[in-house]
Amino acid sequence: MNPAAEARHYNRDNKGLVRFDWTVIEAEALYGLPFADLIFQAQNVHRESFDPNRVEAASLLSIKTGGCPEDCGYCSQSAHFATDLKATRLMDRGDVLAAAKRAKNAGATRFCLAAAWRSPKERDLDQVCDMVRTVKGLGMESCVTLGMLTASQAVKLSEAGLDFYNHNVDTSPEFYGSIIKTRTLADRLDTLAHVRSAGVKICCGGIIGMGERIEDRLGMLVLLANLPSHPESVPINLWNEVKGVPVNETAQRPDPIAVARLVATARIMMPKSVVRLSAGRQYMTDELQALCFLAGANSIFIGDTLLTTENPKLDRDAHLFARLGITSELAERNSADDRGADGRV
Ligand code: SAM
Ligand code: DTB
Ligand code: SF4
Repeated sequence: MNPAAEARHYNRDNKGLVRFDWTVIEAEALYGLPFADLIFQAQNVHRESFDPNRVEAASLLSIKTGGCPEDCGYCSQSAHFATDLKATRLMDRGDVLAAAKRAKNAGATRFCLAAAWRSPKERDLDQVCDMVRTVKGLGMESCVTLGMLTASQAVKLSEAGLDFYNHNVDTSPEFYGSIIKTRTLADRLDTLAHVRSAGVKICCGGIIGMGERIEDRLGMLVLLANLPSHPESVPINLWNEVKGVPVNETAQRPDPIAVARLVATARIMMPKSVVRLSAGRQYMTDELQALCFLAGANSIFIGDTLLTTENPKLDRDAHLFARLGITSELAERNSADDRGADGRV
């Protein structure tokens, strides 16, 4: 069978199969299916492993902002570019606890701590381990993203009870070198291997809208889907505009239908992973987000800011969830307030 015909029949013939041998040609064949066929297939795959009406809400906190020695060409926090961002010191545990409580009250079930480091120093890592224990103490899932880790650092985080480590491949192997020079893709894969060996779940995805080709977006999905195990969480970020970084020279906001196609392709290729609509949701209409949920996205970041950039307002997200009948702590918290006097959403 040719790849296009195979793509059309993939779900019918391979129900529930998790594969690690994807090719870009196969990914292109799925991505290029007639839209209705692609979304139908993605929705079928989605329903095999997930409640289609549930979307996870996660919250982010930048515990150490700016002054980063890496040169990721999209990032406001790199010390290589003049982005007007003020660098901060590592936050203290009390402030992290207060922020985690606020996030929990807002409806987040996962709390993700991010630091702008190439890799953590041992003293800093001990403090982050304390923060992980604090987040776990609130009954939330914990995630941290601290740059590159050694094997022993990953074990330390695991022993502190860490649930997820976020470390993105960011883009395809071919496009990677145009965006980042100070850290190789191989370095990133080493960190992911240490995290996996330590028994911590992986959150790994990337960014679109930096000027990459569709083949690069699909190459990124192939890279993720052919890792030794699929990342449990796959964040798909639309590049959030930042003044002063090199990506401004190449950036192109993706076509909304292309975003939905990519989410559906990710869903089919990594059928048991949680796919998160991450940065860039403020550029999406409610209708596009609804289409992405239909295509298999089942997580978002909530809260007015991500790390240094904007995110949709909590009320807008709660209202969207309520209109779509999505169950989440976020919808439960706010749905009553979003109804009119007649009780209609
Ligand atoms: N410094 C750590 C690292 O890079 O390993 C963790 C934090 S970093 C901000 C986490 C991820 O956020 C990056 O790998 C990238 O995929 C994403 N990201 C950063 N800046 C972004 C932007 N302006 N728009 C969209 N995604 C972005
Ligand atoms: C991920 O893939 N997206 C999040 C999280 N992992 C750490 C970060 C998005 C950052 C967006 C840019 C900013 O706010 O600085
Ligand atoms: Fe530093 Fe992370 Fe930003 Fe890269 S993405 S410059 S590593 S904070």
